[in-house]
This record gives sequence, C-alpha cells and structure tokens, in this order.
Amino acid sequence: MDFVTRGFEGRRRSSDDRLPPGQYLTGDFPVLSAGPTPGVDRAEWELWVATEDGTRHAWSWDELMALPAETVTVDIHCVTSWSKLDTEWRGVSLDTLLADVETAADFALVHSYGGYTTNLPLEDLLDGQAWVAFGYDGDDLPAEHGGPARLLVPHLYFWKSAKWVRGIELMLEDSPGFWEQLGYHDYGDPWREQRYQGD
Ligand SMILES: Nc1nc2c(c(=O)[nH]1)N[C@H]1C(S)=C(S)[C@@H](COP(=O)(O)O)O[C@H]1N2
Ligand SMILES: [Mo]
Repeated sequence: MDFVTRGFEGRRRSSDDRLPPGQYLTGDFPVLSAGPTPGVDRAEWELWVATEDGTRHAWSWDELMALPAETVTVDIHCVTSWSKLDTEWRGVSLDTLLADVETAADFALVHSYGGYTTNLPLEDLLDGQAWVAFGYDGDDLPAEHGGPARLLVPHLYFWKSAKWVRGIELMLEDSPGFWEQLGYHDYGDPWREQRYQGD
C-alpha cells in the first residue's frame, strides 16, 4: 500500500521542503566573489574578535587548529537563487571562539581579508548556528570558496557567510556591511525571502 511506504520515507524531508521560496537546487558549487580571491598565508593568518570596549582577542592558524572542531552538514542558500543541499564543512563553532569574550554587544560586523564586510545580530552567531570553517567535503577549504577559513552561517542567505574571514567586530549598534550598504537586507532570512531592504 502506497501510504505505508510513504510513512517511512516521510521521515526525511523531501528536497522541495528544504528549498526556501524563490530558490532552485544546484548540484554545482558556484563561486560568488565581489572581488579577486585574496592570497592569505596560514603563517600570517590571524582571526580577531574586537569588543565594543576595544578589547581584542586573536587566534593564529595553529591556535585555531588546536580548538575543538566539528563536521557539519547543512543546506546553503545564495540570494542569486541557487541552493545547495547537504554541504559538508569542518570548522570551529563560534560558541567556542566567543566563549571567553565578554561583551554587551548585540551586533557583529564580520571583516574579510580583501575588505568585504557583512553584518548580523550576534545571537545568530551563537547556539550552534555559525562556524569558522576551514574544511569542505573532506578537504581543505579551496581558496575560491573562502580558504584558508570562512564564516559559515547557513540559516541566513550565503552572503552573510564571509569568505576569507579575518575579524569579528562586536558592536552595540547595527552597522551595514558591503552588500547591505548596496541595498541587501540587514538580516537575510531565506525562509522569509529577505533579499533586499524592505523585503
Ligand atoms: N569575502 C567575501 N565573502 C563572501 C563574498 C564575497 O564576495 N567576499 N560573497 C558572498 C556571497 S554573495 C555568497 S553567495 C557566498 C559565496 O560563497 P562561494 O563562492 O563559496 O559559493 O560567499 C559570500 N561571502
Ligand atoms: Mo550570494
């Protein structure tokens, strides 16, 4: 009987249910960069977090590698309408990086090598929702996809997942990043189709 079989398969959400409005599925991994791929040497690489009172925390590449890492499998959604399901990343949770950072900030402005920035609420970086990812699909993260390391915030449109991440500025007030200044949405929830300001 058909409905019996469906009962078992129904435990897994179909790919259609995992596709936010206005998105299509792709099996490729498109590269979307607003500028050239910056060459960042792991020996020189550093990740900083600066709080609203100017306190600075920083990790070298070796210090990042010494932190507990996780493998996560997530769906990603680009505002240009492609979505990719079940992408596998390796990275350090922002919960780990921010554990000892004392702040009263509500917002973060993420800075990349090369100058790109993007803003998001600090709470969207916490509680298992964001990683500094350095591995993709069992390998090092390719440079064109943000290697050595990028931010991964899969529950928001993928422009919030800053490639070549270099620092996170914690702020009391929101401040728009690169695409946000050009009219993209401040928050960018793909399920609410928040592509542009006013959506
Ligand atoms: N530093 C930086 N990060 C960036 C971008 C960029 O241009 N520069 N593009 C964003 C956009 S619009 C998307 S869709 C994703 C694309 O990531 P990918 O090239 O690995 O697919 O990176 C985001 N992060
Ligand atoms: Mo994008």
